[in-house]
Amino acid sequence: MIDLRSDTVTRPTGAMRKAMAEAEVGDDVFGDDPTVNRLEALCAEISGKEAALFVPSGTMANQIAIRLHTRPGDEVLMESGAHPFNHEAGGAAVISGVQIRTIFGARGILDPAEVQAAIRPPNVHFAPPTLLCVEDTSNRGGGSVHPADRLQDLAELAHKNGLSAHLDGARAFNAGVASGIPLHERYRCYDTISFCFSKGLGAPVGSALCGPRDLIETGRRVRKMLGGGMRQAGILAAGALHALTHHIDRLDEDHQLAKSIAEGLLSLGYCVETPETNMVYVPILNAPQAAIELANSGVACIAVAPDRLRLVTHLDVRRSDLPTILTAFSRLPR
Ligand code: TLP
Repeated sequence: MIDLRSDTVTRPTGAMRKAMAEAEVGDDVFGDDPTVNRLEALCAEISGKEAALFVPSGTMANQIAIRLHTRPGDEVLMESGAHPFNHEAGGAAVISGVQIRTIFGARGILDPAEVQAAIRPPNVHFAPPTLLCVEDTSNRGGGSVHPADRLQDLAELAHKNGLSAHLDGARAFNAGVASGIPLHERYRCYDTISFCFSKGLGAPVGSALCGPRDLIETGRRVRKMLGGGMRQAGILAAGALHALTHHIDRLDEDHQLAKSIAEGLLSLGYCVETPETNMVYVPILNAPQAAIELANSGVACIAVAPDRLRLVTHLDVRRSDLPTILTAFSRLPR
């Protein structure tokens, strides 16, 4: 099966497994795990922030960030396709007691004027807006990459209005490679940034939340509260370190393959946009049925809407899989 459901499906390579097996470990809840400490220091450096926290998932990174930047009763602004609004099981309401206000952005990219219009002024009737979340790349926006000046404008707008700015960078390295701009520059204006090792980078588990030292230290307590304090987590951190060392530059291969898939689908008559990173969204009638038929032809993907499929390229998909993928689509009834 060629598995295009997500870039989360990758399995650790032999070299990554070896690095994990050989990791030096300690009890990370005591702060004793040298491999986790090394990973957190590297993440802080990569993000250009003072400190970083290793967490089990992108969801936990976002939820800790929301908790750190808000108080119960606050309002959090984000694009309507954003992950915490759509795919985090209502966690922001449960963990932080906040309400989420969504704003539509073309291709998942917010327009500062629309954000400004959505920021409620101080008024006894209103939930005070205290946080803006931005997602780069935007998953439901098609893996779109924010222009660097847009990232900056959005964060500055948040700050000007007294809001904090959090960047959900589950696929920040895809954005970094596609734009050629390193993360510490792209996300300089953001108070916190999260990124995932378990997506395109190909590690089995883990994400990082990066930001100011005092905030990240408080985040360490929130992580514990959520049950995310891990013990000999160096085994997992070693996978992440291996990914950061060996799997960033190769993301361009995933982006090129996604482009080739899109071009192939275009030539079959599908109306697809050219992907900027590793996701191809395919408008199609009866997407759930199409996904079943594609799976019967050896290609797994997800129907993200009744009329839309998502194909995601990653470390475990090869260019030599392209003909099988296109043949599977050519067999679908049109
Ligand atoms: N996204 C997953 C699903 O949950 C939809 C996927 O297959 O794309 N932020 C963004 C932008 C994400 O796309 C995801 C995962 C997360 C956060 C959460 O990461 P995990 O799965 O590690 O909790």
